[in-house]
Amino acid sequence: LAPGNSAAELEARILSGDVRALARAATLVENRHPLGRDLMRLLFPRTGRAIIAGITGPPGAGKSTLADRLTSLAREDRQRVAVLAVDPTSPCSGGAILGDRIRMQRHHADPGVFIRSLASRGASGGIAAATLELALLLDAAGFDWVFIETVGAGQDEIAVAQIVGVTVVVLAPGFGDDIQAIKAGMMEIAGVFAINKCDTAGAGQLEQDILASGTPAPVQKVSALSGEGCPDLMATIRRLSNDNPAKSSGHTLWAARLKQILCAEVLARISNADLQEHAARLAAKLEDPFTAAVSLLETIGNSRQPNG
Ligand SMILES: Nc1nc2c(ncn2[C@@H]2O[C@H](COP(=O)(O)OP(=O)(O)OP(=O)(O)O)[C@@H](O)[C@H]2O)c(=O)[nH]1
Ligand SMILES: [Mg+2]
Repeated sequence: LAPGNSAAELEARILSGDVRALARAATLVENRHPLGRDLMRLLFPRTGRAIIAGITGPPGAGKSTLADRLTSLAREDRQRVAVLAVDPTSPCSGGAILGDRIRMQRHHADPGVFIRSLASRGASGGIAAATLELALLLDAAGFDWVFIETVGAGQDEIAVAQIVGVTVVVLAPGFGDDIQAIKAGMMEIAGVFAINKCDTAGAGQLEQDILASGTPAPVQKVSALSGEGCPDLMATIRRLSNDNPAKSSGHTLWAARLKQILCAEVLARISNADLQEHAARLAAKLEDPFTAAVSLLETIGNSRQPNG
């Protein structure tokens, strides 16, 4: 380890606003490097301040465009913003990453904006755990907003949604029958529905459809492209986040989120290989699930590195 690169040194540099130290720390955390883990131990007491919002929805709905728009709005108030894009390679938009990159260039030289793409690891709980640890790093580093862009409503998205303060479900007109399936998966996790592309035909009908579903979540029409409705959406995210009891009394929601983080961390430490091996032994009746659970937990105790 190079001198001056201890966890304490990194912490000091991050807290002084050193962007390069933050980028390095993010890589350590993302790669689950022991130094990243040590750093997070130091920084953890500073977490709990940022508005951490999930931005999810079907491929092409406009999640990245919206995240970019919300970033610009927050920067107008000199607030610091991080955008984490989980697995941005969706089957429907091959050029999305390039598009995202071009969009992000406008914030490239801005030290108040931190942008990172994360690739899914395929380990159970892995991506959720790594993403959330990164979100907590940015929270501790003093970022006011952390947006986490995820596609769809798979297990990773639900795991992320359980931990973030608010989930924005982005929908857009023109997805045909798919919308039914998408809606079904996203009803439970939606803190607010953003009906995007309201500058195009069909947004009003989509809004009616969502309202007719009886969701308790607010439904707001926006155009990420023109910015219409986006300040209102921002205010809603803030309001929903401030409804968070962690900010006032009880700390119940924050406590629940920390519990989810703990569960994700435990899962991330179980290797898929170990899991498969036990599953095979169960199928062959060489083992019972209760003994297998205990021996899986013992493998956690024996390994220092998650996913190892
Ligand atoms: N007309 C219109 N087009 C939009 C709006 N928002 C986004 N788009 C366009 O929709 C396309 C997809 O936008 P993205 O922001 O990449 O969508 P995404 O949901 O991030 O897509 P994936 O990351 O691939 O899932 C792009 O061509 C955008 O320019 C909007 O408000 N109005
Ligand atoms: Mg995107």
